[in-house]
Amino acid sequence: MKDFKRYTITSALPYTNGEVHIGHMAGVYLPADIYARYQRSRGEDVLFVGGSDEHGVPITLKAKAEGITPQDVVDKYHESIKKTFKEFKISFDVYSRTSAPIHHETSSEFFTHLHEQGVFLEQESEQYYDEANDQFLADRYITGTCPNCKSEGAYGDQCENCGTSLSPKELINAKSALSGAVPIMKSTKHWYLPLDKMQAKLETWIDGHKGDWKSNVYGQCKSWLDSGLKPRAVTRDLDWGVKVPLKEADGKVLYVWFDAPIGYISASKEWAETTGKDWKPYWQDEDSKLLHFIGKDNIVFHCIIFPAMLMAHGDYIVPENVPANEFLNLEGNKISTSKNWAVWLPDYLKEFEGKADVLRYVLCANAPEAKDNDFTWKDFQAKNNNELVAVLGNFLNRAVVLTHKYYEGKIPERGELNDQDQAVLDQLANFPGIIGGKIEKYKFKEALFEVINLARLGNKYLAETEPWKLVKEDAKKVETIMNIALQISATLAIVLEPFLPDSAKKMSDLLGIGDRTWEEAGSSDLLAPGDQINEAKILFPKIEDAEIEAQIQKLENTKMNNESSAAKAKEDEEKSMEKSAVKEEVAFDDFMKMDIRVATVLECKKVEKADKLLQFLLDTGVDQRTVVSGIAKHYNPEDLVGKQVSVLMNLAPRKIRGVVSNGMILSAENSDGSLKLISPYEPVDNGSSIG
Ligand code: B3M
Ligand code: ZN
Repeated sequence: MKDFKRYTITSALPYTNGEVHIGHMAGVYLPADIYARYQRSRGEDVLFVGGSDEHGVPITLKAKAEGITPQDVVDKYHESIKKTFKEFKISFDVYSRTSAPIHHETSSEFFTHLHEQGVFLEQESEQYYDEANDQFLADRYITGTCPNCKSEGAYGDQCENCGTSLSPKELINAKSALSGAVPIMKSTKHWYLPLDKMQAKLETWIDGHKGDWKSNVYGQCKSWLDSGLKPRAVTRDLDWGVKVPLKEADGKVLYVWFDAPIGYISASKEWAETTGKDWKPYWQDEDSKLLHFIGKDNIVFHCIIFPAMLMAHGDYIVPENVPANEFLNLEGNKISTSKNWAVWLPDYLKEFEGKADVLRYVLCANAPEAKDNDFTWKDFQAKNNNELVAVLGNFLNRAVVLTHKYYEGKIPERGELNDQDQAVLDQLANFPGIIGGKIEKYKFKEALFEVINLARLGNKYLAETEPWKLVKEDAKKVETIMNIALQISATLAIVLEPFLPDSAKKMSDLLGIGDRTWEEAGSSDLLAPGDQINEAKILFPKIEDAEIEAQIQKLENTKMNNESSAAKAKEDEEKSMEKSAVKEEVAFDDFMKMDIRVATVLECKKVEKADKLLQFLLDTGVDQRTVVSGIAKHYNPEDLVGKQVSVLMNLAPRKIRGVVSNGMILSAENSDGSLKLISPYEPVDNGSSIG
């Protein structure tokens, strides 16, 4: 295996148009953080990079919807996301943002370098243009009917209803999302990365990673390569993003997926500036191990497009691995921002104060490493109560409490060892290597399982040796047992650190072992006889049913809201269909059969026990008659007396709730379902006929 001198670890830059949720944490930030912490604990040189992705059309759409600027949107979420990561102890060496000047500079220099080397293909093409707004329309700015499922409101890049990816030209009745106008086609020039020309080089490189990349990652790359790479436009006609640094490219910006990964480099530069270090070796020396932690939807960008950019540039190394994860579902359903089907991390921290580690634990134990996985609140509770409390917390607590009980908190001497003691110490010595080996292979779930197994070993050892019984008969032996239990606790504090940093810190403070390296873990002499430890503290409190029920209820409410808004949307759609469809043709003579006249309301009152009905007495010019009308929800009876209305006079009389109605008062149904009476524009004589 190649020996690397330093580690450059990146984690996908979250889009800054919303908060982060458990899916992001489980898929990207937690594994990246565990890996970074582990390598630091091994004494490796690590640069762990994060930052906000602040460009892209969804951000501009959000700004437009809220009537604020894109910068306002990203400022708000950047700060909040950064704070959330801090509270979850994601140990970034730098957390930057793509709206930062250093990023604009870095990405435009990158573009210029490629341009000067003649890498790009320049091409004119026809694109949708909104004349009302005087601008080309990004795919997301075009909406229309989906050619596949026929639902309205599909975007130019995707139909969110059926999930089909689209190109704007496929939309039926395409409209500009900005002005609502029908866009025209206009020619525009863009710069393309000729991926087709780079296919062979990419293929050789990716083939070389068949054995060490995760099969989901390798498989996706293979399928892209097999279908043949095509040139990709790296510029867009937009005004939010990094300006294309060419005179002839006024009004154009770099495509968000061109600038965002360069954001890793810009962030590294920012880190170098603030720490006085050199960023270049981390990105340009062959003995640096570059790793991208991402979710599966970002694979093509990190395994094909960004490496192609790095290769084309010439000064950079390419990633050694891209350990992408699958998706985490929530209670059996796909996490969805628009449906609010998520556990938002800031909400979690408010509702489970001081329990960042518990979520880290559950998300790692459940990580969607090889397939999509499900997060459920019941499982969250079970993992806390049965593993953190009952295994880890319980073992540590017993070791510490007994040490205080028997030795006033001082580490006892280890005497002669029997076979059982020796076997336990041998196993202890092996654990750090087993755990580390799994982390090196990005098998974080299995690694964490082994950490808990070490605590299980400790519990089993105490249960079998029963020092609390033995203490009266063989005090010397109990000293040995307790010494061993405490050495296990000390190693636990070290190997737990990458996974649960807060709890590991509490453990090492409790045991007074300070900061120890991974190398030292597994040793049977981390604690010296006579060393003083602190009083036991509860590390992991139990989570009660009521807390879990509250979370489940919250999701139930979300589900109900979604269902009722879906039902309402369907109803609205049906209504608008009804309205837009014109009824069957009728003959003029048929129309003339209807006797419609103007009448004045003499009296008006509610019909008893019928909350929709009003009973009118009308002066129709020819008679006074009673008419019942279903508009009680829309008018107060007293407001209508003296008003003129239109009446269909020759409708056959009908008995409605015991009242005989002689005719029908006409009204129009508004799009929101409200009814409006039809009255003459100016007063006319009662009995005037309408037609
Ligand atoms: N912001 C996409 C995402 O969150 C994107 C990642 C950029 S990494 C350079 O899915
Ligand atoms: Zn569709």
